[in-house]
Amino acid sequence: MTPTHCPYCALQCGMNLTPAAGGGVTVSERVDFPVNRGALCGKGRTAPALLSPALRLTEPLVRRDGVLVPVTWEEALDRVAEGLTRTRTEHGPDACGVFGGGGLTNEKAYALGKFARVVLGTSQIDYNGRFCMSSAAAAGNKAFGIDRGLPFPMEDIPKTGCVILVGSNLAETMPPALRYLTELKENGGTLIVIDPRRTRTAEQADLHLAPRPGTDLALALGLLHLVVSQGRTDEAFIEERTSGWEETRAAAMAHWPEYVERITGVPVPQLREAVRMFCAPANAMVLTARGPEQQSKGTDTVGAWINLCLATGRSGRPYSGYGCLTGQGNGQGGREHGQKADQLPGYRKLTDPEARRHVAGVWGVDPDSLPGPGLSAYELLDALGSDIRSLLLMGSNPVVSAPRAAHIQQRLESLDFLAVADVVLSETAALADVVLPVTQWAEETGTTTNLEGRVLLRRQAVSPPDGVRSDLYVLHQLAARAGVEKGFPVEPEEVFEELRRASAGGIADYSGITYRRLAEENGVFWPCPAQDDQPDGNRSQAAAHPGSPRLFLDRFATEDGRARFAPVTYRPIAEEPDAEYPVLLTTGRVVAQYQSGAQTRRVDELNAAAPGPFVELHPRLAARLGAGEGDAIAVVSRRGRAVAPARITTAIRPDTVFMPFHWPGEGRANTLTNPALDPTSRMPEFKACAVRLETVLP
Ligand SMILES: Nc1nc2c(c(=O)[nH]1)N[C@H]1C(S)=C(S)[C@@H](COP(=O)(O)OP(=O)(O)OC[C@H]3O[C@@H](n4cnc5c(=O)[nH]c(N)nc54)[C@H](O)[C@@H]3O)O[C@H]1N2
Ligand SMILES: Nc1nc2c(c(=O)[nH]1)N[C@H]1C(S)=C(S)[C@@H](COP(=O)(O)OP(=O)(O)OC[C@H]3O[C@@H](n4cnc5c(=O)[nH]c(N)nc54)[C@H](O)[C@@H]3O)O[C@H]1N2
Ligand code: SF4
Ligand SMILES: [Mo]
Repeated sequence: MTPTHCPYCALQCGMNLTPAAGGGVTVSERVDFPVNRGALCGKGRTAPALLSPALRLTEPLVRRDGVLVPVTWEEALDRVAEGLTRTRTEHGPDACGVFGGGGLTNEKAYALGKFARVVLGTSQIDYNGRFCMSSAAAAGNKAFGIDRGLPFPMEDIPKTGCVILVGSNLAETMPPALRYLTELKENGGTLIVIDPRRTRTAEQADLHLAPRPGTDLALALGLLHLVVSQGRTDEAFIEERTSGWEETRAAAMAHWPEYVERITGVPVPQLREAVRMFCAPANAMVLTARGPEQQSKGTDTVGAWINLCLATGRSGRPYSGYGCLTGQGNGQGGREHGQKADQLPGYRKLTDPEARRHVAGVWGVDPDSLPGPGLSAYELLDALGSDIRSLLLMGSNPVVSAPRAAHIQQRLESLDFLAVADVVLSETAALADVVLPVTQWAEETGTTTNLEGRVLLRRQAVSPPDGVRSDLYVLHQLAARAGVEKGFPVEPEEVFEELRRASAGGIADYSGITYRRLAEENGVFWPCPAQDDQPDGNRSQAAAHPGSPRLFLDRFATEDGRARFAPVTYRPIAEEPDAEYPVLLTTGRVVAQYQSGAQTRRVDELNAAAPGPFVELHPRLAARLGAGEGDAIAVVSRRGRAVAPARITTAIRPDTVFMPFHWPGEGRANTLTNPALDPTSRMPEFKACAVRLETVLP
């Protein structure tokens, strides 16, 4: 039996795997891991299904006369090396693009970033995390000088007095975590949920506010206005621990409750009740997820929620603070070690000369040879076929998950060369010139960093099928074909040892963490610098750094140790409804499918629970349209048209429809979404765009 972690979301639930008789593994409860204490959702429980050779790729494929045919690994890798080299020779290194994913282990993310910069010499690398928590990351960096999703362990949540959960449908997106909210209420704490839909999570709330999508910034400013006018600020905390209050206070005072009600649709008495609940107990938390973050003003919006915590002194002390619920399995670690356009390992900045010197030293290259920052994810995908001629993609399925997906699909089709490494033949892999079948989760060892900033060891439990190789092997082989024989080891632990050195002294310092420590402890929270006298970070030796479960208790990670207020003001979404497109579309998830669905749409049990796309709408909107339950509805935006059956419910605002984004084809939600980007984080506006609805004749 091997203790390990789930392949899917950022909760990284612990589970035990036992090799099964006919191949694959069986999953059993692992109660010693504190985050989920044995509980798993249906996705985690059924994850072994995908180990079956029947459901996944088992041999490399190369496109010949338009069709993908099986070839040897040698031939497939030669083709990838040729494709990338040709582009580099004909168009220069920046014409080669690399796209990664927040599901990749730390080792893979690190190796991919190094491969782009050292082997390809390209600046054009980014990843799907840009579509995920990048707005919260940007706001966290601005306010606190560090971006770690949660600055405290999940176990602190039930110990606070009030939680405002903004745009998170935890009950469906991290089901075992619902327990923390239940315990909060059992302990006498209160829960406020902010979501345009009365979700399964909102049903748990003491107070549910249902704002118009895209208006969270006004809502947060309105609450701050009330905090100030009711004299509920914590002046001592503001004075001792923060900077920039006066400007922020002035900005908030311009957002009157009645003005905020008009923008958000949330009645003033509910705003007052929220402030009362948040300020009554001594401690409180604000947790955000994709609802307020996936907006073209996501960074300012998260900044406004952080302002509320700072102004009331609910930050930088135990059982209080702001946190972001990161999404993907390694959403946290995947954004720390260099697959992001502007970043070097250890959360270092690519534009910082000292950071370049340090990392170039570890890599054994000249700092001047490292390229500068490249394009963000959507901009990179949008440049395919023009400035970027070849793409190596690992760990994402943008044909389904990118905004304005029909356009992005065309961009992918217009490339000179596309190589995709994946476990399954995703919709994006199906467009590739070369498909490389890689190992997954239970078939390989690696580390992930969960939503708490806890670094975990995900252990191998079974051997992969013949014909499948690891992502690290792919990068090793491609580097060798480009004449780089060293520096791309295939063994994950060797990569991790180098990552430790590369991250040493950086913001996300992993240098005191070893595989041995991770095996002995239930994960280690970063930052965890190596102690000088204990460079191997061996926990059994007394001087080892214990890791950092709780941040900011003494000081924030800014230069002066103070948290910075964000002087933000409200602005509308990029595409407001009008006469032609009068309805708002928002998008998100259902419990039984994961992301683009590339993995979970192959699992029978999950398909039975969530067989296909749908359009959730209010009975009043349905009546106006003349649509009944299950009728096909066309949702039309300026980007395109999608069709899916109606699901009629009073749980959604009458001015808004909701579609999950897990499916390709006719019901693909991202055919409709607006790629308007946040100016700081470059996050697309997945959570709000204007559409019109039409009935479809059967
Ligand atoms: N089952 C399942 N679980 C998952 C995933 C999955 O695909 N499937 N993906 C994982 C990943 S990568 C992520 S990022 C997380 C995401 O986890 P969540 O953020 O919980 O997921 P979403 O459904 O995208 O969005 C949450 C809620 O935001 C609401 N919302 C929409 N617009 C707005 C708005 O303008 N303001 C506010 N306040 N709320 C709004 C939606 O109605 C929705 O209920 O889930 C992780 N877990
Ligand atoms: N409309 C709308 N669109 C959204 C969102 C939304 O809320 N609304 N949410 C956005 C968010 S938060 C996210 S995170 C993105 C996610 O969207 P995607 O980036 O498409 O995420 P996945 O579907 O998880 O794709 C991961 C792919 O990598 C493969 N894979 C898994 N593990 C490995 C591995 O170890 N190596 C390799 N090489 N491949 C692997 C999987 O089989 C799958 O094909 O979608 C974004 N798109
Ligand atoms: S909640 Fe997330 S980590 Fe836990 S079993 Fe489900 S998908 Fe896996
Ligand atoms: Mo995500």
